[in-house]
Amino acid sequence: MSSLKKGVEKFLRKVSTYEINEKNIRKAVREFELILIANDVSLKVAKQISKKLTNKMLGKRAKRFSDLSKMIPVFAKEIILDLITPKEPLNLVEIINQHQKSSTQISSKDPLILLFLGINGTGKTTTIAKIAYLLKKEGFHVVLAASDTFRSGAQEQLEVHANRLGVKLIKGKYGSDSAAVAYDAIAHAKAKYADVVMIDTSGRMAVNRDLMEEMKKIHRVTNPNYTILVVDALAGNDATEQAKDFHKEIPLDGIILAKMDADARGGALLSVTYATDGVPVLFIGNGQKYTDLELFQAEKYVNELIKSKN
Ligand SMILES: Nc1nc2c(ncn2[C@@H]2O[C@H](COP(=O)(O)OP(=O)(O)O)[C@@H](O)[C@H]2O)c(=O)[nH]1
Ligand SMILES: [Mg+2]
Repeated sequence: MSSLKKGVEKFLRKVSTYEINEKNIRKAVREFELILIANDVSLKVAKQISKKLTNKMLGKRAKRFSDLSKMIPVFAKEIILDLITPKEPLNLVEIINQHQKSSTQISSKDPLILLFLGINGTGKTTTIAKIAYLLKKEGFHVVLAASDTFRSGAQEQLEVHANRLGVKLIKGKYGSDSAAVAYDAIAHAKAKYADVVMIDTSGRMAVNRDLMEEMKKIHRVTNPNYTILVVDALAGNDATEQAKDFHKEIPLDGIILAKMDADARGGALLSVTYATDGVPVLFIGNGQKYTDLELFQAEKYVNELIKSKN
């Protein structure tokens, strides 16, 4: 369980002993805000949540509650759900399903191109392997592009996955043009009527000019249907900054939050959507196995985060 969830649970137990009055409401909201901040929710987002929560708790609808521990979950859920519900939801599996259906009608249908971005070590390659596993199971013909020609071992890492999963991989030489590798993979996929091409890219230790220029070039050359950023949930506020920085340079269609299992505090998810003005979180990575990929559902996430008492 994330420490955010634990914090919320403990907090709700505590406030059940508070009498309902304005002083206690303000005190409870302040405590709630601190729990959010301590668990990687950015200051801006935490402040916004607490402001809205105060207004609701001092408002008319609050009168029907007898207990703060019943009132807070109802209002907090509404506010957080509103915050993390994407502007336009995106279900990748459904999209590819539709794409395949239309593919059978038009034999020359182009493959769906998915471009994965992110700084070094966030979990791009692992996530691509997980999605390839998922899509292969659904019956899709998947091609992978090893466009990380930068980090040593990156080609082999993806190759191990491709062999294990039984999907085609187009490789490049280290130091060669990453966009050219992606281009070759797309050409191959078109020739073989593949359904999906997933392009793995290299990262850097941080977001920097070199990385952005290389990614912009890949983006331009491949013209992907969906550009997906992989961020590391353990990176906390940095994950939020990365999402913001990438989105500014290359418009993102989706975000995947990897390593939610690995002791992540859990709050980055709230800030990432806010920082990108509603880019949807598609999946959550919660382990190193192929099956450790969960379709993100905002409502389910909020209900698990804030358990209401009846
Ligand atoms: N616990 C955990 N580890 C992950 C997850 N996703 C990736 N990793 C690990 O994070 C490390 C870096 O992943 P990798 O895919 O190589 O990152 P890349 O540099 O972005 O391609 C590897 O050791 C992965 O096994 C996840 O969801 N949970
Ligand atoms: Mg990689």
